[in-house]
Amino acid sequence: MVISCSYLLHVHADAWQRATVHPFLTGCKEGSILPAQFNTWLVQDYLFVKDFTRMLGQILGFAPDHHLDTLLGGLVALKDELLWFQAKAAERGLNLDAPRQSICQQYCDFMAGLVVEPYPVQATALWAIEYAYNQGWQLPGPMAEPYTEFADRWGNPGFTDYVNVLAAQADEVLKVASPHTQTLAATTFLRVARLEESFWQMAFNAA
Ligand code: HMH
Repeated sequence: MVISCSYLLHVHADAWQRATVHPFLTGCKEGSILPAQFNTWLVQDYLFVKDFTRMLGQILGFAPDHHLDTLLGGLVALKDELLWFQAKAAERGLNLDAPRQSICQQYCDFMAGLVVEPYPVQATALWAIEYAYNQGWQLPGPMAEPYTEFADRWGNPGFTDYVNVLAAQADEVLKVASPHTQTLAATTFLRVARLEESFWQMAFNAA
């Protein structure tokens, strides 16, 4: 049997639902999210994205030639995204030198550990991490101000296209991966789903 991104979404539909549909996001849509909750997410996600950028930099070292262009596009977008996080934090008077909360630290450790995994596992993780935010911010529909720009950042059509290419790239290498690597990719997908759910809950708990 050959696994693919759509297969993983199908067999782990419940875990994926919990990763992408959360009261935090409903709270942004309805404008009922509390400043402490949103600001906790903003600071912790900045700390996450810094390490996510490092993870993508590592993955680049394993990617086949024809995947480089898409991955480099992702890195360019992250350059802009890190500056955007800094601007959003400054607007809100938030200190980005905060320590990582436990779940953020676990997620960052997980990403750093991907360096020892085969490329199909890395490609699956990269797709899942990006697709989680693409879906999470898009599914609720239009959000209350000032959250529309946050929803747009990960829900916009260009980002959706990027995530679809990441899925195609992961599928391409999963198709020729060993059964062991495919099993590892499935485990990794589930781990991403659980970390995503916990990350939303971490911010939500800041109330
Ligand atoms: C927790 N997952 C988390 N934060 C993000 N910014 C993304 C995924 C998308 O890159």
